[in-house]
Amino acid sequence: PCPVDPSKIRFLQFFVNPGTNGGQYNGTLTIDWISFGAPLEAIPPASAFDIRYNQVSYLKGRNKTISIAAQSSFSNQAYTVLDNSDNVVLSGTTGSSSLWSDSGEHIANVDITSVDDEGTYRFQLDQEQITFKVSQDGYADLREEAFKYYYYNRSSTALEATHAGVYARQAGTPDTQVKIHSSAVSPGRPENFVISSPKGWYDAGDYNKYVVNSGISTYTLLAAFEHYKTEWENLQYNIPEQGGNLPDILDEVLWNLDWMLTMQDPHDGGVYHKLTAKNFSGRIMPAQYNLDRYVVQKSTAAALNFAAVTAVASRVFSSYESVRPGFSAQLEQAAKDAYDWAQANPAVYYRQGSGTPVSDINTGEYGDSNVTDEFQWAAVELFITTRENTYRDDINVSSIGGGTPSWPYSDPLALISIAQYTTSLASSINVTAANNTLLETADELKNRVNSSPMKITMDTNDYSWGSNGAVGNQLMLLIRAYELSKDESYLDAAYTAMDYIFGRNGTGYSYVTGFGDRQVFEPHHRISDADGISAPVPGMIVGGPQNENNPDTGDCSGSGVSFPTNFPASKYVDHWCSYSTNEITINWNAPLVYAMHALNFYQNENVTLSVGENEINQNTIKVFPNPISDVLNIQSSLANTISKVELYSIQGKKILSKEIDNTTASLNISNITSGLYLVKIISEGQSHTSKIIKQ
Ligand code: 9MR
Repeated sequence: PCPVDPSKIRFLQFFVNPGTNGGQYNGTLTIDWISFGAPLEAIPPASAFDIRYNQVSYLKGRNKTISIAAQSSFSNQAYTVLDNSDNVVLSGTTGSSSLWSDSGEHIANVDITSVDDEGTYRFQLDQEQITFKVSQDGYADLREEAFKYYYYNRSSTALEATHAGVYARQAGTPDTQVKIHSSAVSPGRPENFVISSPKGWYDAGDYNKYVVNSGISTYTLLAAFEHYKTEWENLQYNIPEQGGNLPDILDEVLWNLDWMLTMQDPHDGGVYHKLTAKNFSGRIMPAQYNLDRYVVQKSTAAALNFAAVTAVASRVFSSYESVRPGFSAQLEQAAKDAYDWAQANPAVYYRQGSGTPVSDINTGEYGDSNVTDEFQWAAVELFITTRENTYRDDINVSSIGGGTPSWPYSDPLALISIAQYTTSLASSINVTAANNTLLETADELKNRVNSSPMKITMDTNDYSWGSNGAVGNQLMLLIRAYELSKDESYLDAAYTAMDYIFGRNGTGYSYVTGFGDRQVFEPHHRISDADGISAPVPGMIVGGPQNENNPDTGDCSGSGVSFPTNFPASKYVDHWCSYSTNEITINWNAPLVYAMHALNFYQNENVTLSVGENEINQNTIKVFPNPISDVLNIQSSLANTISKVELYSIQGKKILSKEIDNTTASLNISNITSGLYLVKIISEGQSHTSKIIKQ
């Protein structure tokens, strides 16, 4: 009988007396019911229904769906939506459920689109109740953390508390002494010759660095920038390079690009498949890591991924010549050399195991023995960047397929780049055919969202290793189809389908660490496991359910943990042991970063500032200095709490938005071009607007 406000509870932790076996409790703990507040008279029977909903936020002005799941079919279940003051704002009954064969559940969807005022609401059905949010932008923190995932996973550097907060940590894996593995010798680089290959991001929950997976991941972040420059140019995130001469996303990408460049053998342009120890390390922090590191065998897939990414980076960094003189040209040359190597070595497939040149290496393989798609992708990126005919002649548009991109399948990445450069490529290659292929995939995805029982992009065959990464990539395709066609139905589908990541899915988990009412908590991520902090590093999307290795991946065998079901959409367990469903990687976070920033861009596109009467220059809020060149300070003279600060262009277009919870706030606007701007401050439910001059 301890009265607690349940809405304030974020996590519950249960401590179990240590077992006899080394202090580890090995059994399963089943909790039937927990109540807070007044003691319950009786434990209510379990409801037959589970409410699956977007646990982060529904967005104002967009379609909103709540899905009801049950083990048996049902119809006409009454539901009610109440606002914060207990007024009923919507009520009705569900239609008949449909069987969703991917989870074995019966699903009925409730359209709550009409609940569109910003606020918090309760949805009730049977004895179940959930709380959901409607907001113009409930994703600001999530976008920052999803992006900062890359910073949190940087190799070869310490993370300082000013940027990493409680996740500050010492440096590890400097990678300045990396050995040439016997599989990778070349003239001038004999076995055990030492090279320096620092920086880069850890691939995943492990501490190795893999070129193939860096390919799609780095490309996706560069594409996010290429496609939404204004979004990124005006954005600042708390990373060490914040406010420098480059948009933050390019600073972050640079961390990995600098590493990737060291993976090219200067002797012949070939690219080592990966930088790795012979085996995975234990569950330790980077600073404790002491395994010998090697670069191993060159591969065609690594060379082509490298060529594609450095070609894209070359054109992106050409706008920042003064920041890194000569860098764009260096990247272009690196891309050309890697491509030449791949053409001369078109079928060097990386494979581990006995009998291979890398039989002593047991870390992530990223083996790919079909590189037709990587050849097309690299040729497309090199042609876009250089416009040299030799690359155009290698492009065969009719061979570039649609579908969802993934680390071994890069055709759709080529389509995405062609779509972006449609106008300037039109006289050289068949852009119409390429764009039609992309639109066909997007049509299929849109149909799934509109017609599948769960209203999502995922189909039975999509539940392979890293299925949540597939969702992000599918969102990216829908968004690109919208840009190509300006057909809003693609964007509508994307906003609906994004719910999947945040809880409207086969398990009811919100799959991004740190976000959602039922968030994942035990990712297979060595840093989160070993850092002594119970909450995992935030902003990481876990792999998600998969049935690639049916009937049982067995990665948790021996730990007493099993998958709750064998259905593809719910075969997932939030446990460290399940690397096949609960790991995190750079290639799954990248489309999340892409999609959430793109959707935010469209969400704000039509938002303009309206200034109420007497709103300007109210003297309850001080905004200084003015004129200003870098950090703007905001202070409430009445010590009221400031909840949000927004910056608008004088035309009323939103440029920056920052959530605050303090009586003072600061906004770094050093990257913003000079001119007149409006700052809107939300404090105690009221808004105040000031004009400022940016010098
Ligand atoms: O994402 C990869 C998945 O497609 C493969 O099926 C799986 C097994 O080879 O490997 C996954 O990648 C892992 C990599 O090999 C090592 N670092 C962690 C990656 C994510 O689990």
